[in-house]
Amino acid sequence: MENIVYLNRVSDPASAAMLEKAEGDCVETCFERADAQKNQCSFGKSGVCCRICHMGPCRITPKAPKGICGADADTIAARNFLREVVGGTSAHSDHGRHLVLLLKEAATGKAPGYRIKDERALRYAARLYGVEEYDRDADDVALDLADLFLREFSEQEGYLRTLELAPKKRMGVWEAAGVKPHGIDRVVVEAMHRSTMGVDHDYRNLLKHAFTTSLADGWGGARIASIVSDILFGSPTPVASQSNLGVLGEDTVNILIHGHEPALSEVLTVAAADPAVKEYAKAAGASGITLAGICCTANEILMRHGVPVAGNFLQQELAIITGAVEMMVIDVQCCMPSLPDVAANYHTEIVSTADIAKTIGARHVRVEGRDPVRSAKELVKRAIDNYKNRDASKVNIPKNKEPLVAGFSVDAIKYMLGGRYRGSFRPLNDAVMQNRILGVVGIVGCNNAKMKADSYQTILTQELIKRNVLVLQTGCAAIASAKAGLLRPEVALAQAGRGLREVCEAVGIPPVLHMGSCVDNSRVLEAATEIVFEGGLGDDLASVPAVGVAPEWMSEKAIAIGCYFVASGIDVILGNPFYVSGGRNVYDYLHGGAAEDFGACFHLIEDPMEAADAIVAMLNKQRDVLGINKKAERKLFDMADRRAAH
Ligand code: SF4
Ligand code: MSK
Repeated sequence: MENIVYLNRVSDPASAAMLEKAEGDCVETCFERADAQKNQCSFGKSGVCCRICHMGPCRITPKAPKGICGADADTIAARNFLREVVGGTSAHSDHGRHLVLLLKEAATGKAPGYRIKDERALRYAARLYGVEEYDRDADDVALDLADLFLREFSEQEGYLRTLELAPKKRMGVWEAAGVKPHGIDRVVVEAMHRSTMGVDHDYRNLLKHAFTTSLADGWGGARIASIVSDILFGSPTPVASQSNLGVLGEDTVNILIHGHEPALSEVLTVAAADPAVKEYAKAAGASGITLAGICCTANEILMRHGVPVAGNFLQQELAIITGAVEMMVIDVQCCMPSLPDVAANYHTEIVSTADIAKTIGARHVRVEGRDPVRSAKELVKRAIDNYKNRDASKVNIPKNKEPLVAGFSVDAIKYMLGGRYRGSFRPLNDAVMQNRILGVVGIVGCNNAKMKADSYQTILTQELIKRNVLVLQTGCAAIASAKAGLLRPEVALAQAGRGLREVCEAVGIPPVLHMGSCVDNSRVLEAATEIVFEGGLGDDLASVPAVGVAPEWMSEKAIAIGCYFVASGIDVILGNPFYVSGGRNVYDYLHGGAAEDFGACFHLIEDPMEAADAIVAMLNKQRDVLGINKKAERKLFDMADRRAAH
């Protein structure tokens, strides 16, 4: 029977079934808590509550249009917005910093268990940054690169080197707008200083720094995180797997990895595949071990190892409610503090692993030191020991699971389009120029308990491929598509418009490309940059027919991502609003004025079909400017085209 009531809150039947089970088991979830929070504070939602100093909190109303210090609605909204961008930038960048430190340790032999897995990616990155690599030992190159990356955090006077990976014209835009970031740490500290009581009061100056800070994320910390992940763990290549709660095994030990940083999930993947550990599971009466992911850790190990995805953000509690999870291992970001409370109703053990991210009720274990694989094996064995505590009467694993193909790093796309020896975006650019593909859209971000989970992103994805738009996805949006079957190439191809389908079939890529975790949104910028460098679609990111969408976003990280897309010249559609509406000038700048500085701005569109129409109009406008909006040639790809494409 369909769980009609629950299907108002979530899109997939597996989640609906678990919501029903939660009710039966008397387990509270984020959906109930969202109801309990229903009348959320209107001052908070419009961004005009200030508690930056202890004369406040001050709230702006028609009768009290200024805070005690005299700050008006625009100052307060802009300060709050800047601090949200700081939160998002810090999350991605600290993630990146941990990986750089790990790269340095791996290069100097101080991190046994980790090594440089992708020397090609290392040498490519070294050349990008001007680090001598020819005829040098990989560890020496890695050490120099790691030191260079650490300077990206600490640089006080110069600007970020990573900015230089952008097209020249875009760098000129940043120069003119005065938003080129110094080192990441400096930019973040300065943002906190400027937004404290009695410092920066001009909303325009504050917003300018919000964009500067976001660039330190997308063209700094996040980009570095993706580069170093590829070096340490391998550049993703297309891989088949499965998604949704049905990936959990009825008679296997189920271990979920949840969070963001790939260092931990990599060693757990190795530990769970160890023959002795597998034997240990059999001796405990299980048929094996199922390792699966939640949120962006899921995306990291899916992209590199094909490890199945149990679910996205709003499914983290629902996965435990199956009653079949022996252990959930969490690291950083997007892990709800409610997890131990939910787990207390079952036998699931929650294990936190990052010293910067502890949760009351979780067991804290550090998987590092001299032998991380050994401690990961101990953790897996602990989960196996917990298998006997599974209560069969509480188990209900939904059957739903969808096959998928993921793993589309920029390198992989290039290879698929042009082959390893002359990998190139040429066939894609040509298809856009010939109007077989209208343009490219990045659909990114989370899901949000205030919206019907995954609905907006799924409707929009289907609508866009139908209208010949190539869709790039990351994060929980990509998992939503996986659950909806849209990462099955044959399913997506059947729904794609004719032009898009012909191109995808000819070059062998699906119409919806899963590019990684939320930190990997920098890969979307990298792809757009490759399109510019390939030629024929203008000389700046702003001229490429491309749009970004954050349909169901909830995290500060999404705000930082949105800002670095806009600062990069790519319009961004938001499916739910920023908390800035109380500062009219702030709202107007973000949703209009920014276009004068960057050639792009935000657009709030809360309906997916309206968003699809708006996106098509935006892409057509960009196509008009490029002079490529001729009618599509109705020529089918023949064998000569296929050969030319490869
Ligand atoms: Fe109120 Fe100004 Fe203090 Fe904010 S900084 S709490 S507006 S007095
Ligand atoms: S996990 S930031 S809910 S995408 Fe990256 Fe998903 Fe958003 Fe977290």
